[in-house]
Amino acid sequence: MTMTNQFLDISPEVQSALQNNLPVVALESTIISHGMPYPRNIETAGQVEKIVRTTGAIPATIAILQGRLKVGLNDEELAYLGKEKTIHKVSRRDLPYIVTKKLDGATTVASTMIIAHLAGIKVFVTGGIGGVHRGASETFDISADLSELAQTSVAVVCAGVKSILDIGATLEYLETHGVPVFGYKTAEFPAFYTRRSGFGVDHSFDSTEELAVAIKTKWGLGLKGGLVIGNPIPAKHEMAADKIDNAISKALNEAQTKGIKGKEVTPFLLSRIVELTGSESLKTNIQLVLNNAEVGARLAINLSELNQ
Ligand code: PSU
Ligand code: MN
Repeated sequence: MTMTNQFLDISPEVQSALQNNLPVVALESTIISHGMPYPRNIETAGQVEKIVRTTGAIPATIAILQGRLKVGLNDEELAYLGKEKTIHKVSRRDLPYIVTKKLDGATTVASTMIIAHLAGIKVFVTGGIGGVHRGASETFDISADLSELAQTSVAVVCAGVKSILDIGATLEYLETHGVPVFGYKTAEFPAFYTRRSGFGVDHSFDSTEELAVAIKTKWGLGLKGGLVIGNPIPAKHEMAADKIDNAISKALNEAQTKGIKGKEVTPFLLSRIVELTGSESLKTNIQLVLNNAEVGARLAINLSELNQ
């Protein structure tokens, strides 16, 4: 089923997939414009789409171009988002301004969920979600991704959250707001660059078929809102915990010294970590996104089969 909205442009391929109940996977664009350096960002965006396709689903990368909410981008549009320096980072609160002014924007997890939901897409694949920042009791820095998960009905496949964030507080927030946090083949919520965070998930699933049933059940119960599916990075690609922790504490210190605030915090930390680890973290980041793409595509397939 597809929905229409006066601000929404769904590509013909995605539109026809949705009309025919074929599996579609939403993908975000902040990871392209603000989460990874050029040109690996564009390369990765292309690879992710390819994996979704070879697994049997249709990729729908989401962004805002000249104020239009775009669902399903072509290669030129992906390259533009990766290269152009003036792309705005757009979360929930930025949408009205960017659309009104007909600007170009890369969508975060929050705004990608909003647009995916408008289009009728149920599964969304990303790298890591935003969360409660360390020191949030002082700064109040809590990503709008979390309140979006509380209210918008999209299942988000990710490799957990980075320890730039307070992982425990992030999970507490999700619990308070009734967001299920499921592990795919893990009893521990993953920490992005590493498989383990020391924090458990609500429930672990060993198959995407079972996961799909649980997701459908949540919405069948009339419970609105999203779900987080934590899919750990494959062991052979995970980073050494001490190495990444070192880079993260350095980056956090720098952010504080420089007085980085608001929406700049996350992009600043991400790019400093890549610089500080000599791009080992970037390689890891790419591998986990590719891994999520495969799992998310299978999940979308299973969900569409349940809805036959
Ligand atoms: N975490 C990552 N990579 C990313 C992001 C987060 O590992 O690219 C991006 C996502 O788009 C996420 C956004 O939705 O950062 C969160 O930003 P903020 O913390 O300002 O809400
Ligand atoms: Mn923030």
